[in-house]
Amino acid sequence: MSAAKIPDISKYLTRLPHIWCSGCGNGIVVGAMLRSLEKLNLEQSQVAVVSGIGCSGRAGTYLNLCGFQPTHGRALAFATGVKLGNPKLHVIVLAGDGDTLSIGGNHFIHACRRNIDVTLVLFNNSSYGMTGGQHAPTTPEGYKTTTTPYGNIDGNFDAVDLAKSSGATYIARSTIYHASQLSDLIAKGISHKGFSVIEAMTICPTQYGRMNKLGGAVEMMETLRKDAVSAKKAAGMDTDALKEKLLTGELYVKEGATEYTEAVQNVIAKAQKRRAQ
Ligand SMILES: Cc1ncc(C[n+]2csc(CCOP(=O)(O)OP(=O)(O)O)c2C)c(N)n1
Repeated sequence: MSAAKIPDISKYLTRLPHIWCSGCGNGIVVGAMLRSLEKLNLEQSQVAVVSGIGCSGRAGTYLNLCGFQPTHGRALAFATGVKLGNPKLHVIVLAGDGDTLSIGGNHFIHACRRNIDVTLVLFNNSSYGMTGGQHAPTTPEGYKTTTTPYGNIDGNFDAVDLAKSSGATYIARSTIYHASQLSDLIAKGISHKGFSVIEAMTICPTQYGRMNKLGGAVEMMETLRKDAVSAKKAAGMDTDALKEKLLTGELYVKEGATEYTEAVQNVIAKAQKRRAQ
């Protein structure tokens, strides 16, 4: 039996080497995203990438794709403008949990609410990596970061729940251990008409892992493997067994909801008709 062909993503990569620390999971997320483009047979000219500010936000700067890196927290607002300006483009946002859920939290809930046809790949490393490992809205209670040396006292957001309650219509989660699944989910998110959120659980062994004694990259990936349970498998498990688990796979899909770019086009058509009268 011949091995499955691994898509060649070299044409997308420019300006290497990157700045990520050894053991960082960001490269795996980027690889998964690029393989999703290959799976969908998308030409480079059909895609625009908007990235956040942070270690994960650097991703866009290494790609041979049209890209923009606006100010911290504004990636989704900027992506909304790009999509409205050229609705034919597949607009992909690559941004961290801090960028998306902290300073950009407002833009996140409104992008979900509008159901604009943009795909967000949310890099969740449970912290602010680039600025020194501070706590983020995703840092679990009790965990240590440089700003919570005695343990985090804030509750953490579940990005999936937040996306669902705010109106996103495709929501999925995977991890850097499950790179192939992650790539498939990103491809499905891109194909979905409406706002898609793919939460990519990644690792920061340099800051977050060290402060919480979670081991090196291999141990942290092993923890992701152990913690993950597919949504299908979870359906047959009781609540107690799922307590410390991380649900993965497609977690919410709603088809047929009004998509924002189309809604704007309809308003433009109505206004033009009125003017012509
Ligand atoms: C307006 C503004 N505030 C703060 C910063 C400093 N800053 C840069 S990156 C960052 C946090 C990044 O965290 P996250 O989005 O989770 O990305 P990561 O580095 O973990 O991938 C912060 C606070 C900034 N660049 N601009």
